[in-house]
Parts: sequence; structure tokens; C-alpha cells
Amino acid sequence: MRLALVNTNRMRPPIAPIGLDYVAEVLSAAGHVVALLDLCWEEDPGAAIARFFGGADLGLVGVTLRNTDDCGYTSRQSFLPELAGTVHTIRRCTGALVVLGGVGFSTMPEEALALSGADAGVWGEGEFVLAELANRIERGQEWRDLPSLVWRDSAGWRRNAPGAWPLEGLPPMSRSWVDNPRYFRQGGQAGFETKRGCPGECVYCADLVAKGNWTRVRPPAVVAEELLRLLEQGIDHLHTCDGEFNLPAWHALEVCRELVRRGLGEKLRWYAYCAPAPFSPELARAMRAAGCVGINFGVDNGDEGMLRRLGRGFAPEDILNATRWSREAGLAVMLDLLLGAPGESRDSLVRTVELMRQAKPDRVGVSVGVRVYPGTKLARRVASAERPEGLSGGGDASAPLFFLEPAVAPFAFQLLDGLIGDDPRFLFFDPARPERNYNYNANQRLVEAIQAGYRGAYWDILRRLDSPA
Ligand code: B12
Repeated sequence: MRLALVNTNRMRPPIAPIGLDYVAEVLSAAGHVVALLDLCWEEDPGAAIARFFGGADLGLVGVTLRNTDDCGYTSRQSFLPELAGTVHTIRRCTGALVVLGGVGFSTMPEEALALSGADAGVWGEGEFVLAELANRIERGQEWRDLPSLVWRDSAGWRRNAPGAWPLEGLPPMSRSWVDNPRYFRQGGQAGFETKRGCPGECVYCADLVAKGNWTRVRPPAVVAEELLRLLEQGIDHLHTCDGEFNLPAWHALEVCRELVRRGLGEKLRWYAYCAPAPFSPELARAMRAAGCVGINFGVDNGDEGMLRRLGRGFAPEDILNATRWSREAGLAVMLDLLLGAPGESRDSLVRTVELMRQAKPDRVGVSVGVRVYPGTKLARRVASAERPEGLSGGGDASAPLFFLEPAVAPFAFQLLDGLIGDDPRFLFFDPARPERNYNYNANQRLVEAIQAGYRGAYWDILRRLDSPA
């Protein structure tokens, strides 16, 4: 069957839609003819859609939504209205079935479908379901029973039970469906995935509701082959696209050993998201040997009680150790904070900034105000009758919902400013401070740095801009 895939993410700096790269590969391997429309590169998306779909005879259109919004308490840009506009324009140009997918979509499938008017969606990973959907449509068979499908009948929304597919079943990824070299030139990096799903229990986490809490790992040799395909395209700076690279740690070690065995450690420079535990000096050294140059630890908070309330499985001591071991191994370290969750207090904020200073990372990302996703423990908690205050936004699907602990809301920003002062290691998730902003949505400072030749993780590019070697 002939089908089309559409990328709707137009954020700058641009991040390649690796999900569509993978989905396209699998559809093609299943014998379908795939055309990809990447709206990231189009000045006039409406005209591009009309051009692309004009006269095309298609059986299916897949549309990806990576980000529902930019998740910034101070910026709050939603991409759902734009998605709705794109789906309406596609509908005017083709009668083919329109199916949504993507991690953003999977955080709130019913809302995204209702708002956009698409026919159905696929929750979680898309490769297997979309290929089977195309097969069934081609054969004129019923498809509404497919696993992971979200659809509507007269009784309302239906979410079919998720499927479980071992990733060994994926074909080798050529990474050729998306213009990865162009993304590299303008976005400074490419992504690669070594595993899916995260076993963590963080109360606020979107990954959990969008991908599930069961981990699926990819064979290390397959990961290495994929990195070679990117290297062949001149792409040597990468970022992991796993929830956390070191969960499970044994798999992270195996991937690193495979990259070393293939001599990729000297050819690549990559960055990873990691949890502060389980971590070890051995893993830090293995990652460095495999070409990793920086780790972003999502630590959230430096206060023991807050870490427990957030459902994090580590203690402040683990943050200190992970940072020290990484730096000793020659890795740059970013510690990412998520402040203002239920229970935050003046003391916990002070303790957190103190712990960050004690840890001595290269950069600290300060994000205040927590995005509340439907289906998370946090959503259940803040929506309960005892705790309605602290919420903002959420009036309709395109106004992202946030929580900021009312006990610190009146002074949190000012207190943090005072505690941090002009320490250049601290970045803020705040477009109103362009020189220290690590919200990557419409980040002009990064766009210009990448244009000037900087490559790598964005926090590390910001670090290098501030302290040129
Ligand atoms: C790695 C990562 C980053 C890296 C990207 C590195 C890179 N070079 O790719 C960096 C640090 C740059 C980054 C930045 C941002 N990120 Co980010 N990021 C992630 C992370 C961890 C992985 C994303 C990924 O690529 N996964 C791997 C691919 C293969 O999976 P996938 O895209 O989900 O695709 C699969 C399915 O969704 C599905 N699918 C995809 N498309 C389609 C289409 C159809 C039709 C179908 C049927 C299926 C389908 O099939 C695919 C294969 O199985 C996710 C969390 C997560 N675990 O997914 C957050 C995440 C996507 N990011 C998020 C956010 C908010 C951002 C930023 C907006 C933050 C900011 N304001 O700066 C920016 C946006 C950047 C941009 N230009 O888009 C949020 C989005 C939440 C939301 N509300 O939508 C997430 C979910 C994190 C979170 N928990 O909050 N990010």
C-alpha cells in the first residue's frame, strides 16, 4: 500500500523525528511504499500539504506528535492547535484514514484525537501496529481490534490493551527516511535509542503514561550498526533517546562494550539521560570509553523527603556520587531540577541549591512548576479534593496543566534567584532570560551557536558558549 507519514514538529533548534525514521523503516520492510512529509522544513505548511497530497493515491496517513507542548511553566506553548490545523488541512486533501502517534500524542491520546478530528491513534510504539494496520487496510480486513489502538465508537473512546513486541523483531535501521544530515547541520545532533520504557515510579512522569513501565532493550550489536549508518552520513554527535540509559545498568554496560569493540568510542561523541542510581564508577568509565562525553542526570530535587515524595528511588548521596564518578571519568555533568512539586518548602529549596553546589556539576538546570499529565500519580493527587490549589492552566486540552506548590509559589522564583546569584553554572527553564535559558523551544541562542558550528547536547553547547575553551 502507498502511505504517507507526516512530521508536525517545527521547533527550533530542530530535532529529527527518530520515531518516524523507525516507523518508516518497518513499513517499508513490510512491503509498503512510504512517502514522508517533514513540515519542519516547510515555510508554509498548508501549501506543502496541498502540494504533497495533491493527486496522491494513499491508503493511510500517519501523523506524529512529539510534543503536546513545550512543558515550560513560564512559556506554556501548546502544539495541539497547530496539530488540529494540520490534520484538517490533510483531510481536505485526501480521503485516506488519518492515524496519530508519537510520544506527545501518547500522553493524552483521546484529547489529541478529539481536538484534531483524526480517525484513530496508536498509543506507545508505532512500528508493529502501523505495519499491521496497513496490511489489514490493504486486505480490506477489520483493524479496530489491533493492540494499542485508540479509536472511537458510538459509546465513546476505546483504548485497546497495549501490545508487547520484542525489539529484536525490528529490521536494521538505515536512518535514511528522515534528512538526518540536515537535522545535524541545523540541530547539532542526532538521536539513537537503546531501550524503551522505564521501570521508574516518578509521580509526575510522562514516559510512564506514554510508553509504559516495562523495559524493552535493543541488542547492542544492532545499536552499534545503527550508529555506523549515522556516521556514514557524517553524523558524529548524538543523544540517547531512552528514558534513562542506565535502567537497566547491565544493558548500558553491554552497549558501551559493543561500541568500544567496534572502535566507535573514538569516532562518536554522545550524551545520555541517566538516573543517579544505579550508577557506578565502572559504568561512568565504560560510557566515556564508548564515546559518551556528557550525562544529564534528572535529579529533580536535593531534599531527601522531596525525592521520596516524587517517587524517586535514590537519595541525595547518590547525586553526589554519580556526579563525582562521572567527572572523574572525564564526563561533563548536567543536573536537572524539577522544583515546586507537592510538599516543596523554603527549606527543601535551600537544601537543593546547597546540594547542587556541593555536587559541583558543570551545569544545573532549574525548572520550577511541574507539568501535570493525565494518568500520573501526580494528576490523581492534585486533582483530589484536598489539594486543588497550586494548579494553573488546563482549561481546555490546548492549555497545559501545571502545579506549583502554593506554600512556595509566592517566593520560589525570588528565593532561587537570591540563592543562585550570578553562578554561571545554573540555567533556567525560562525564555525571559535568554542568556541562561535552557528551554529548547525557539532557543535562538542555540540556533545561532549550531549555525556557527557547535554540536552536541544543548546544555553542553550552552556551557561551552559561556566558558569557551
Ligand atoms: C531524548 C529526548 C530529548 C532530546 C532529543 C535528542 C534527540 N536528538 O533526539 C532533547 C534533550 C533534545 C529533548 C528536547 C525536548 N524535549 Co524531549 N525527550 C526525549 C525523550 C527522552 C526521548 C524521545 C525519543 O526520541 N524517543 C525515541 C523514539 C523512537 O520514540 P518516539 O518518538 O516516542 O516514537 C515512537 C512512538 O511514539 C511511535 N510514533 C512516533 N511517531 C509516530 C507516528 C505514528 C503515525 C504512529 C502510529 C506512531 C508513532 O512510534 C515510535 C517508535 O516506536 C522523550 C521521552 C521518551 N522516553 O520518549 C522526551 C520528551 C519527548 N521530550 C519532551 C519535551 C517537552 C522536550 C522539549 C519540548 C523540552 C524543551 N522545552 O526544551 C524539547 C523539544 C525539542 C524539539 N525540538 O522537539 C517531553 C514531551 C512531553 C509532551 N508534553 O509532549 C518528553 C516526553 C519528556 C517528558 N517526560 O516530559 N528531548
